[in-house]
Amino acid sequence: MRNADCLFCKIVAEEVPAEVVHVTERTVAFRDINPQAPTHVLVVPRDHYANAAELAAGDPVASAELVTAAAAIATAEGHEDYRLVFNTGAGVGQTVFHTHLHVLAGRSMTWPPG
Ligand code: D5M
Repeated sequence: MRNADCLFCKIVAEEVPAEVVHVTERTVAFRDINPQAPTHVLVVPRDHYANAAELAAGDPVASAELVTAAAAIATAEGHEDYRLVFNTGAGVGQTVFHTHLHVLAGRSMTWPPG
């Protein structure tokens, strides 16, 4: 399932370049173009779902694979501690409407987020 206008569908299809760091059967992970931490990777499902809840309802296996991929990436980059974020909706900062799990690590972080 692909959306013709979706940037992350184009990255998955290798039509738009990205620094891919990890791939699984159902996911692709690449470095964020505007990193907010020393490690800032986005893990996306290969299929197009607008947000995390739609992915979980439509493909729970891929949904779980996002999280296990994120953990593998953090470990591979030497981080025991890391933050995972799904922005859902423009009001909280979602700008790309293809589910993506932010993996952030490598610096101290505050809570609550801004
Ligand atoms: O996160 C969307 C994220 O996507 C944001 O952190 C920038 C990143 N981004 C945008 N375009 C690209 C490309 N071409 N490569 C890599 N990363 C990209 P959101 O949660 O929707 O605000």
